[in-house]
Amino acid sequence: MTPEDVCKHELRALTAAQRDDYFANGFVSIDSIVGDPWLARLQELAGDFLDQSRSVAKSNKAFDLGPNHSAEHPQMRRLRATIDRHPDFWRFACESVFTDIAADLCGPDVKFHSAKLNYKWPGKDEVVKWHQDIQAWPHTNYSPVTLGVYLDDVTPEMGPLACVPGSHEGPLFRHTGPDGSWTGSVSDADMATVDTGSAVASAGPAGTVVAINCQTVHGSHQNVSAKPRPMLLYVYSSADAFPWMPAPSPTSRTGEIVCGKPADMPHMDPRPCPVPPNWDKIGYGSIYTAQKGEHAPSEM
Ligand SMILES: O=C(O)CCC(=O)C(=O)O
Repeated sequence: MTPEDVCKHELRALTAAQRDDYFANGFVSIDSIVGDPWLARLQELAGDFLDQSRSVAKSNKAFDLGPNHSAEHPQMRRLRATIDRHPDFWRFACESVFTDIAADLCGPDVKFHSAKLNYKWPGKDEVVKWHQDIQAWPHTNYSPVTLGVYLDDVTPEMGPLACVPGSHEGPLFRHTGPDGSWTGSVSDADMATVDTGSAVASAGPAGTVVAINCQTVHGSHQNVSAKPRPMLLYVYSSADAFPWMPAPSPTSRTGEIVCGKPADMPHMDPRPCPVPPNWDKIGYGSIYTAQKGEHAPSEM
């Protein structure tokens, strides 16, 4: 579905100005839009899984663990496929304000793609380099949107999500190195052509949602505060967007319609997207492993 068609539909959660901002800039941040009781439940779940990670020594299908992880000081970088870890994570995907925001940005017929919980820990190891999302999971059009909700208050020191305004209308860069292997980030040479000086870092109170279009250049700096930054991220698309390569982090619900009805015809956007590796063949760890050149865990 095109932005013009999406904007013909009535809004459920956002204001018209917020939706216009999203389509003009490629992202929008809405303070405190996820309130209790969902926020409290998500905080509780995040805490439970962080606790469970204490008994896990190596990254696996569920947990991506940082280099300094230990039972005493758990450093879960990511809980993968959250919706397969607890039913309430799935209920949040299809019965919450997240679903309504997705419909405001993708149109009334919404497809679920993937879900993860990221923790950005204090220290210099946790930079997420500039990247665009769609190159990892190309679709027949560019409606996919990532919705991230901060589970705690996020200050500028904590490495909030930062997006380059208007970059969703620029080139789709390759995310591969000189040998063709996947790097999960835009090269320095390509980034020299992007106005990172205009990037907007979206800090905000707990419950703030940052919506990022799949073409927008984004990343996050290190967390120089003393506290971790937990953020739950879900990807949705218009129902008429179909992935044309295997998903890097599939879930048991990937491709399910969470709102409205399935499409009987794809919307094919003619703008080409570079082809990613076949994740079914080579496996996918996470953006952290890709950007650091680490291998995907063997159990995946
Ligand atoms: O957690 C972050 O700061 C960035 C996350 C992100 O962009 C991603 O996982 O694709």
